[in-house]
Amino acid sequence: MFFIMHLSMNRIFHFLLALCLAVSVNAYDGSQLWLRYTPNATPSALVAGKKSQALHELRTYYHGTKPVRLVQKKSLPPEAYEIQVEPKRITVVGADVNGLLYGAFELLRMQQLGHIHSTRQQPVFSLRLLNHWDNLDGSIERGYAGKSIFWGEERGGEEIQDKRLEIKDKVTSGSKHNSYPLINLSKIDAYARANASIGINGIVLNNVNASPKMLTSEYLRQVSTISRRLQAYGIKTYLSVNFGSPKALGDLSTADPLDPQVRQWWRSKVDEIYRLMPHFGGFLVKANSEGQPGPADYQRTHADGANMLADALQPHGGIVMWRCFVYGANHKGVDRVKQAVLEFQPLDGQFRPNVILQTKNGPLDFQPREPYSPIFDQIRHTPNMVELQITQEYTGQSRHLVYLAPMWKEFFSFVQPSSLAGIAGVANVGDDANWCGHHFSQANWYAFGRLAWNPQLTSAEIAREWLQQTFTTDEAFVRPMTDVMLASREACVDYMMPLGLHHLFKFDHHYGPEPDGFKADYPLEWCPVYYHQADSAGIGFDRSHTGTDATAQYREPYRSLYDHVETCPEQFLLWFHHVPWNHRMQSGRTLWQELNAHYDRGVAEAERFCTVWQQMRPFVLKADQGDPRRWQEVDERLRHQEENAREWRDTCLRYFGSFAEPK
Ligand code: GCV
Repeated sequence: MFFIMHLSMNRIFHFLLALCLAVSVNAYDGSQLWLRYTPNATPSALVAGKKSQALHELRTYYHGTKPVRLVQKKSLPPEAYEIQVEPKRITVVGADVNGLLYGAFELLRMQQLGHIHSTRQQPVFSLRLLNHWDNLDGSIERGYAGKSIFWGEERGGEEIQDKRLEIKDKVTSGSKHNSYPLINLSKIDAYARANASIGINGIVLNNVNASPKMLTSEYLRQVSTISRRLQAYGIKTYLSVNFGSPKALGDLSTADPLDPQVRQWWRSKVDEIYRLMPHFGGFLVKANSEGQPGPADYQRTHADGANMLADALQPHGGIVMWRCFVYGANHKGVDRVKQAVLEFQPLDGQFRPNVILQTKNGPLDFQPREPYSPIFDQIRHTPNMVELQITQEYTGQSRHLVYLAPMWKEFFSFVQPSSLAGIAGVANVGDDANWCGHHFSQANWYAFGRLAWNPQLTSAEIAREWLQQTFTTDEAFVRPMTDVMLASREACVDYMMPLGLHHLFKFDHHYGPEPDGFKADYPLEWCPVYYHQADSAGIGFDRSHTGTDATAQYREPYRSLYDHVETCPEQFLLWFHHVPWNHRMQSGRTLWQELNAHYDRGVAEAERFCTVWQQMRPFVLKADQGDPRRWQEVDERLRHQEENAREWRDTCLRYFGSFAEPK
C-alpha cells in the first residue's frame, strides 16, 4: 500500500515537474524586446553579401522568398541605407558597415510589420548616444531595472570589483587577449544588437557622477573588453570622467586645467585609452554641479576645463560632451532654471571644435513637463546636444506606464533637430530579465532610438510599430494600446503636476508626492515648497519680468508669450507665474477648480488604462503561447499606477486646498 502510494506520489511529482518545465519553456519574460524574430533552421541561402553582422542577421532571420543582396556604396551619406524592392529581388545598400546593419534591421522590421517596401534613410543626428548612470559597484543611479550590465558584483562594492579584476589579471596573465568572464558578455552582445536595431551608435558606460577609478588601467581593460563587443555592432564607447581624477587618484596635487602637469596627465591617459581602444569616442563630463569637481574649483571656466580635455582627445578624433546641467556652484541663490544660460552663454564661441555642450531638454531636471531649455536659443557658436531621460526618474520609475515619445516630440516642436549636433538618452536598462523593469518601459528605449534616427516620426507611428513587434499585430490589440500609450504622458502630468507645477516629488528618491516638502537643511533648489510657492494669494513661481525674469532668456515669440499671464500657455502657467486661486482659466473655471479637474482627469486615465489592459488579456496570452506572466506583470504595475495616481491627487489637493479653500 505504502509502495503504491509512494509510486503515485512520485508520478504526481514528476508530472508536476514536467508541467513546470513546460510552462517555464513557454514562459516569456520580455527579454527579446522588439526583436522577436523566429530564426531559420539553417541560414537562409537567399541572402548574399560580404561577411558582416548585417549578413548574419538576415541569413538567420529573413524568411522571404525573394533573394536579398547586401551592397556597400560609399557615395551614400555616412550610416545611410537604401532598400530597393524589385520584382525579383531585394537590395540593401549601405554607406558603410553601420548603414548595412541598419538597413538589415529595417528589412527585418518591415518583415515583422508585414510590409516590405523600398526606402532610403539617413540619420538626422550623427551622434545617437545612450548615457548609462551605472556605478562601478553595479548600482545604477536612477535605475529601476536591476543592476548594471557592465559593472559590479551582485552584492559587491568597488573593492570587491577591484579584487575581481586582480584575480582576473592573474588568470589571464600571459594570455594574449584579456577576457573577463564575470561580465556577462552575451548580455552585452544582446544589448549591443538591440541598440543597433534602432540605430544607436554610441554608449557612455558609466555614471556622470563618475568614480575616478574609471580611469585606472584595471577598469580601462574591462572597458576595452566591452568596447570590442559594442564595436561589432557599430557602437562607439564613451566614458564619463571625473574632472578631479588626476588629483583623486593621487597622481598629482591639483586638477587645475591650466596646470601643465595636469594637461600632460590627461594627454597620457587619453593615449593609453586609444592604445587599448582605437575606436574610443570620447568623454562626457559633469563638472561643478551637485558636488562634482570642476574647473571652477581653480577659478577656471567651463571652457578652460572642456578645452583641456578636448586638446587631449583631438589627435585621436575624440570628442568632449560637456554637460550644462550646472547649478549652485557659481550662482548661488539665483533661480536654478536660469543658471545654465548665465554660466555658458558668456563662454559661447570659446570652446574647441570637438566640444559639444550637452543640455537636458528642460531647464530644471527632466520633470514630466517643462518648457524647453532656453540654452538652445542662447548658444549659437558651440555645437549643442540634447539630453533626454529614458529612465523614468520623475515619471513613475518603471512602475508607471508612461510613454515618453510625446514629451520628446514636444521638445522638438520648440528646438529644431537640425540645430543639434547629437542626442543622448539616459538609459533605462539593467540586468532585469525584461531589461527595463516595466515591459512598457522598453517602448521608451525603442522610441528614443527611433527618434534619434528620425525625429519626424510620430509618437503614434513608433508606438504602433513597437506594439506590433513586441506583442502582436492584431489591430484589436494595437489600436487601444496605442491610444493608452499616447495618453499616458499627459495622464502622468495631470495626476502628478499639471499646469506647469514642478518638482513636487518626495526627497531624494523622487517617487511619490511631497508638496509640503521643506527641510531647513535641504538646498532650497531641492524643496517642493520653493517651486510651487503656494500661499493664500495663489500658486506658482513668478519667472516673469516681475519675478526672476527667466522668461528673458527665451527667444521671441516665447519670451513675450511666457512673460504674461494672459498669453502664457496654460500648460506652463505655474512654471512662469504666481497666479491667484480665483484666476479665470480658458475653460471658465477658476484656477483652483481647474487644478482639481486636471488631477481628477489624470486619475480617471490611470483607471482607464487598467480597464483597457483587462480587455487585452487574450491577445497577450495568445502572443505568449498561453503564458500569463507578461500580462500579469503589466497588470500589477497598472494597478499600482492607479493607486499611486490617487495618492498624488489626494496629497496635492489636500495640501494646496489648505491655501485655496474656501474660494
Ligand atoms: C546623475 C538629477 C538626478 C541625479 C542626476 C543629476 C544629473 O539631479 O536626480 O540623480 O545625477 O540630475 O543629471 O547629473
